[in-house]
Amino acid sequence: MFKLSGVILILATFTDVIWCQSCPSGFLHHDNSCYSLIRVLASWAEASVYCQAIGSHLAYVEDASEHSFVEGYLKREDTTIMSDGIWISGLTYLVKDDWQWGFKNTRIANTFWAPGEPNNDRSSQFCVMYKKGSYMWDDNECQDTEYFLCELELESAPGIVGK
Ligand SMILES: [Ca+2]
Ligand SMILES: [Ca+2]
Repeated sequence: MFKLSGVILILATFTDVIWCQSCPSGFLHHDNSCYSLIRVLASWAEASVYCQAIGSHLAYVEDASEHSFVEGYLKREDTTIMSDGIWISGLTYLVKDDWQWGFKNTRIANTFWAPGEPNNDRSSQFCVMYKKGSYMWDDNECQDTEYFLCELELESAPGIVGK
């Protein structure tokens, strides 16, 4: 009996360590998420598949605090960014100007558009990226190839991390 509780205790401790807020290598930690700038040119759809394949998703930048973190991260990486922008998960489809987080199926509540955006240039811009330089949002053509930002939400154990 003592041995069994010992094992349980060790397991519980180990689980705590797993749940402790740590990110996989190559990801940067902020609040309850991990972020990785993927320096590969990809369409929005290819970027989505890539993020999902590594257990994450294109970033959902949902509030001012998250935006300011992402903006700072991208600005620090500016010299390594060889694309016009960095895809995140936002897109509009079927209904004009109905901006959603792709694959999450929730409407975007807070937006961080660059001045003059979204301009739906040539009536064909349906996907959201951070514009290189200003690091604010720009709607762009989904098939354009850009670097992109994956986000991975950390597991949170009730009572340990708290959400
Ligand atoms: Ca997020
Ligand atoms: Ca635009």
